[in-house]
Amino acid sequence: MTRLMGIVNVTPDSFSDGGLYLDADRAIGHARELAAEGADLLDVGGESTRPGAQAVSAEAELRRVLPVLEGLGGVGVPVSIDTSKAAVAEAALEAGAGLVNDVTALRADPELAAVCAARGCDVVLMHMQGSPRTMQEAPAYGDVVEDVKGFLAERIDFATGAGIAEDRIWVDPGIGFGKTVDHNLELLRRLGELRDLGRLILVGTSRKSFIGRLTGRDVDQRLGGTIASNVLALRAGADVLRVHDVAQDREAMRVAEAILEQGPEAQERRSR
Ligand code: HH2
Repeated sequence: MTRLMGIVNVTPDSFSDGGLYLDADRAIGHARELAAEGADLLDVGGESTRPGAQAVSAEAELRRVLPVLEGLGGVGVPVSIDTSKAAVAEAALEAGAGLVNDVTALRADPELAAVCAARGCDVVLMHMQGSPRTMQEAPAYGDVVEDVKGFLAERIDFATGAGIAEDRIWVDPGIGFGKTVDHNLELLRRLGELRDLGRLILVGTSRKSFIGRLTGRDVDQRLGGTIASNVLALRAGADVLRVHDVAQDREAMRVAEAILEQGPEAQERRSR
């Protein structure tokens, strides 16, 4: 079954829910609600990566996320830390997180790979062209799927070279990170090609701006578009979907999976 990763943004400036859960108790309450709605794991982040976002210090990030991670004891699902910083990852893993979700694929902090290797945690390697401050200025690729795939293969080599076990590595095409609408659509249409990498595939389309560009909808009205992209990502072979609206995405996934149940995709998915 496709797993859902519920998004817990403890930030003032995330693109869709910035400031809503900056208070630790509210973030913990929101995270527990997402778990009750059927999230299979929770992704806690203290730094926005939206286009143009400003970087924050490790201290500030830790002040946001640590109380939340500490308050999630007994939540019953694995917790991931969305960070690019070794100091944040180390403290988060100590506080009970089991997965590091790094949108820079271990490129931003030279210490992060060693922390993940020593801890034996799972690691998400995501593709991004450029940096959050500049990535939407002029994204350009030869063949976007081949380029993303080549990048991810190189980052898998880097991670395993740093001592991270290969079966701990997940990959993510980085929808919206240095990509035009057409790049995002092509990556989603040809997502299955990333299966050649042999790793779990995570995809995050939830409420992203390409959906707004296609539907004309504001960020809080993009659930219909999000569900369409998630159903097709599921069919193309995504293993984990990163979402804000767990209850509704869970319902959609249940129906999509029931339809696909008898087909060849289901047999292939069961054998993974
Ligand atoms: N997208 C966002 C943040 N982290 N991590 C992975 N692995 N894949 C993604 O697609 C991804 C991610 C952006 O979404 P959000 O967390 O809602 O916003 P912000 O970065 O503004 O906090």
